[in-house]
Amino acid sequence: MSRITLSRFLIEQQRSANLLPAELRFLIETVARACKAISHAVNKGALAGVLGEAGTGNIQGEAQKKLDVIANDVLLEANEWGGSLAGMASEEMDLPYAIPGQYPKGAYLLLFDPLDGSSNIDVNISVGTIFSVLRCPDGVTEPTEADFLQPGSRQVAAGYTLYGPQTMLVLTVGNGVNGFTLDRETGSFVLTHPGMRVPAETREFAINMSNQRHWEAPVRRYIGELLAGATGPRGKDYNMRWVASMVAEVHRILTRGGVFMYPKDARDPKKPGKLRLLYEGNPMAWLIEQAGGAATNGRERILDIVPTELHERVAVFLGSKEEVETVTRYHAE
Ligand code: AHM
Ligand code: MG
Repeated sequence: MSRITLSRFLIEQQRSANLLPAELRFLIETVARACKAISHAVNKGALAGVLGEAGTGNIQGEAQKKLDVIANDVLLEANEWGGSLAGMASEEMDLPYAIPGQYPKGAYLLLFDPLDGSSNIDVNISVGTIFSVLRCPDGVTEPTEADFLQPGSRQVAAGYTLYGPQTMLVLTVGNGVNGFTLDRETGSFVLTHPGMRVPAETREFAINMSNQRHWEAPVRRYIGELLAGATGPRGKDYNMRWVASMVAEVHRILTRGGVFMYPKDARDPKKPGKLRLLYEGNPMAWLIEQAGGAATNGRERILDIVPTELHERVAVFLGSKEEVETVTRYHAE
């Protein structure tokens, strides 16, 4: 059987589903190419001297790793010249990145977390790149922060690249979720996981239990029920996983089901959660919904939230539908 590469898959989507204008196809291919370069740097690790701290901080007050900075630069450089973007925004940059004046501007906005889970880099555990594509508002050629503040339901493409035992790119353009594995010999992403679906039934959850004392009551109640196991109200035993890399957790859920939570907590009462809405919550929520799961902030669908800031935080409950609906219902009661 002939292999379906990402390029062929995107061209076939463009022809059949009419979901993919050529400019958007080019943009996705460019992001994929950048992710190959990031994968290469991540794989080389200490051999290339890329581990450890960069000695700088980002806008969120987090210490940047060398690979955070490298991945951000790779994505900016790969995407600035192609003519499909009006602007970019990143977890690692305070303000939106303007496309340099010598390049043509396009119809889209690209948002990304260049290297999510970067506390895992130095210990050789999976990390990933998360990205989201929005349309730039009509007539805008110099987008400002306000132009990026669109609800996730307006995304036109979203995905992640997981740098794990295999490098995999998982993508949606609103027509289901498809997974591609990087073949290092040919340099191509090959369709290996067509039509990914979140299994409805699960016995697995992911949450950072060390924050338990800071959670709100509905989260305590829900997790308490899961921990009670077969003799508790849920009538079954649950297993727990916590990689501390959202990309790896979402990938596990897209593969074998489960529920992932990063709730609001009392450590910083002003923040609605730890994860960022525009380039973590939204793309992951759309992928999970496109795969038949659900994603809320405990109160409403993540994709319906109208953002007010570029680096806005969001509480996240995503995965198998029944579990997400249960914990969301507990927030309403
Ligand atoms: P980052 O974008 O700074 O890497 O932070 C996001 C990561 C997620 O990948 C992961 O789910 C979470 O932070 C882990 O947090 P914790 O340190 O509480 O385990
Ligand atoms: Mg992140």
